[in-house]
Amino acid sequence: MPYFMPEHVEDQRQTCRMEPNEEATQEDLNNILVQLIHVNFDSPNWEEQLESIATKFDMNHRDEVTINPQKMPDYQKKLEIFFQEHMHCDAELRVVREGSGYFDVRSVDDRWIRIPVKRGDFVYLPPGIYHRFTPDLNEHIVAIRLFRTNPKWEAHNRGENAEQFKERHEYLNAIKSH
Ligand code: KMT
Ligand code: NI
Repeated sequence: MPYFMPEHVEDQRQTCRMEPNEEATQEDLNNILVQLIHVNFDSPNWEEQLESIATKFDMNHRDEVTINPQKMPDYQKKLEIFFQEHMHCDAELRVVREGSGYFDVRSVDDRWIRIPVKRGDFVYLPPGIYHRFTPDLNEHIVAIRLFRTNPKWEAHNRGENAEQFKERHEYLNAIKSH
């Protein structure tokens, strides 16, 4: 289950809970339009479960990404990029097939909510939301990426050019009226 985390952490790959612990609620996620769904990869119909998610979000393509120090060229550099607070003009949809990690997303009041993900976890991050990703201490994750044709996944970092995109403003309006 997701929980709030401190603004500054020593090692991003650690759990990084508040002291005392502070869970995030379903409402906290609803407020920022983040959706979590579970796919049971051990069920014979996992492919159908995934198909129904793809249909729900109108995503007609998928590929797979493996993030671990052995398989990923420039691993350390990539980790820094994934963990830079950023947004995209398109939604980010990921299903974890193997391993685990953390997606961090900004709450309505601009605090970090940490979403631990492992095999079977699907995450929907809407266009324009500020977020980041890190592997955990196991440093291994394989994720399916769902997208439409030509996804706009270029990362726009907070504090750089992100605020100039209409998708960012549309997102802020969407969560305001929510
Ligand atoms: C991304 O776009 O940030 C990534 O693909 C990394 C997260 S997927 C486990
Ligand atoms: Ni991203």
